[in-house]
Amino acid sequence: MRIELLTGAFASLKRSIDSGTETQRDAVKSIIEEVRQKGDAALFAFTEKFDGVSLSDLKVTEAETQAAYQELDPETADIIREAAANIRSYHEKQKRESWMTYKEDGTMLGQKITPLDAAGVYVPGGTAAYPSSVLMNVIPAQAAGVKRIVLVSPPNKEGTLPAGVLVAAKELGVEEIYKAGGAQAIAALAYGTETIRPVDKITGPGNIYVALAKREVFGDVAIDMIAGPSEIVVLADNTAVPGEVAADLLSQAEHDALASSVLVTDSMELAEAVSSEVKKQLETLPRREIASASIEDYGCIYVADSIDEAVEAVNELAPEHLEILTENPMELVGSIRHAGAIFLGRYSSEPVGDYFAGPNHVLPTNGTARFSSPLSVDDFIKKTSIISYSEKAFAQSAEKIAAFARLEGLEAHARAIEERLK
Ligand code: HSO
Ligand code: ZN
Repeated sequence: MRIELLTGAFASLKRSIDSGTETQRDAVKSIIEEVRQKGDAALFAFTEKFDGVSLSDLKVTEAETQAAYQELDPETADIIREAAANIRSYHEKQKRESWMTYKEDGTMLGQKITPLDAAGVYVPGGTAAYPSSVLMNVIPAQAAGVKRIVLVSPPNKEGTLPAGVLVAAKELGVEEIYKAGGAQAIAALAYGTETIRPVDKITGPGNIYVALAKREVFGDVAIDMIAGPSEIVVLADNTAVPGEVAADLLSQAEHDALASSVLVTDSMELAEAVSSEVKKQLETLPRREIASASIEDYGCIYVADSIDEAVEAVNELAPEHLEILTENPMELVGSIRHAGAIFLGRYSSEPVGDYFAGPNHVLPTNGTARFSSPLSVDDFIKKTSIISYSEKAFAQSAEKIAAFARLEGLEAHARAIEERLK
């Protein structure tokens, strides 16, 4: 793994979110149009074309779910249940209450919280079919009070979905699961077909076609974010254990050849030890092809003059995941302004959060942690303002309001107020 002094090539690390080629964008637009016009028939046709399977039904049946339980061993189902309980208890704390304020003159002002009616969760297929992502997308929606949750995912060649995904969904009580993937599934969630009723918000990761489709339907429905490849930054001093740092870097690298794993440290000794550990550990990784491509192209170890300089670099990178492996990690938390999630100390390896601890693993990537937050209950609620003036409060402010209206040249506004003063 490449080692560089922090001063210098740092900016080269920044990447931009892939906005696709023009051909891809055109393809996505025409897929969406086709689904809008032909509904289910278009879904069946695209599934045959892109997933190579001819389906007779879009909806996952109870028999398929039962078969998934047969396939998965009971201990694994228990682990999914325990993870779900941790994730639920964390997200329950994010819930907001509606509120009202009352003034002596009788004014009541407030904010009413309402869950979205329907949320659609996209679950990718292939090697990126993650039961953990089912939990991370569905649980905040449920905690928010969303009544209708729809899951879509591309079927495999046998025309079904991975057992882990089906078991995770069943454990959460998701009733609507459809076998549809790609841009066509996003179009179905946004505009509806005979079988799939439209939703209000679409969340979940996906490939470039899914990302482009989400961008395309945004405005007609809400979306969570356009997520880029996963990233980890480890901030470490010479107290960190090289083998553990290397293992954590590789845990992100194995996601995607485009994933980025970075170590920022003030210790050249650690840098060198981690670099050789990465090389050694790569040899036995089943997904070493992906992981080594990622380390090669987007991995780097930066050696800073001091931990303060390293902290500055972290803030500039605004990573999706930050691990702090220094003598006293807690001490540095206050100075980290930009990161999706912060993992403190050697026992908080990133997979602890990917699967189990409770916080969401859907996090802002690509530097967007500068202005956005992890997926949360807030993504599945909306707010409505409440205004109630008493006669007394109205009388006190009416002239000022009418004057403000005339400042804007809006006479009908002023008269709406004055009509009540007669
Ligand atoms: N690290 C990924 C989430 C994930 N890891 C799912 C394993 N499964 C992005 O935060
Ligand atoms: Zn992960």
